[in-house]
Amino acid sequence: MGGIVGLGGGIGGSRLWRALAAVVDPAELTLVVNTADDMWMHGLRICPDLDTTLYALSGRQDPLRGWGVRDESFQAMQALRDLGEPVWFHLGDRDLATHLARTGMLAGGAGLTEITRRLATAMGVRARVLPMTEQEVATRIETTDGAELHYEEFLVRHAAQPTVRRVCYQGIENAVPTPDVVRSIAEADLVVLGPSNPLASITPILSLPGVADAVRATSAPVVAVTPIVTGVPIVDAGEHRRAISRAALLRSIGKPATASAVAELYQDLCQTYVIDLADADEADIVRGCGIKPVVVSTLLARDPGTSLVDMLLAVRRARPTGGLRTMEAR
Ligand code: FO1
Repeated sequence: MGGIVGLGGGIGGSRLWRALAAVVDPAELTLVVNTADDMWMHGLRICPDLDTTLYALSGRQDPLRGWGVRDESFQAMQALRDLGEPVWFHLGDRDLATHLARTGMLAGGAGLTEITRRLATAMGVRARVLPMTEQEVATRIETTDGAELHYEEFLVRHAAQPTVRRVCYQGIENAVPTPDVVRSIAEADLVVLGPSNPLASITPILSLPGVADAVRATSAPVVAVTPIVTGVPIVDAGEHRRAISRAALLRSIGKPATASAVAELYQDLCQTYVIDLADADEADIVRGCGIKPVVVSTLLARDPGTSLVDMLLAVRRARPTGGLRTMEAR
């Protein structure tokens, strides 16, 4: 089977998958997407990271926000406010069609993998977009003032401001990865841990039984791309909020918000770790984790990512065909 398998969340990961899909045949791409941001809202099943990935790969993604659909309107949200409904998570009118379609298919008995396949087909997405599990999992944030928030409520309603005591993954103990997820990792010829929130997007996927083992056991090279670039000031308000969230969650496990701190989290999973040119000084720390650092431009919001994509494809090509995996890079 082969192919490139990406593990990731929403906005950061989706920009890399879109850049990859512009170079390789999208049919060679399988994306394992975090579903721990998912939630029920206004009676609809909302899957932010799946939708962000589908919108990015189908050219529907709003380029500035990074989430939701371009050329969007929010009439329904205003009408809901007029009805006295609490509205803090802005579902655009076109975005709502996705949630309505998914909720209807769920009510009809379809599973999330099949529903996502139908949505991808309808949007002309040829890459495989896989929810990490069929079971409901929710990243919950316990704050130091005793609140317990859904991740989206923490990030969006509270702008990632509360101090985080603990991150937990509600339902993860009863969740299993879908067979497609485990099989795609085992049969891949390149696995990429995307530039997504390590604790809110990557950890939920790796916490499903058997996924981390599959990543360690695959004969494919495993490359992780830093989700953090310290050396470049963030100008976009949404990106700034997501950076605050990444830092708050890392702080809750005693880690600084640096590229190399995330490399330490992934050190028994990947052989190569990509950091941005602006953080080249952290290469030695990454090497100290037993991981090979690669320094390229990783800021996909402002450049097409050709050097990053070229580097990933070079790792894929260099893969020893069959045979034992080269261990010296560890
Ligand atoms: N992010 C926001 O900052 N504000 C929003 O109102 C918002 C709405 C929204 C609706 C649908 C969707 O798929 C994503 C949405 N996001 C919004 C982004 C969301 O918080 C992120 O995509 C991730 O879930 C965080 O990684």
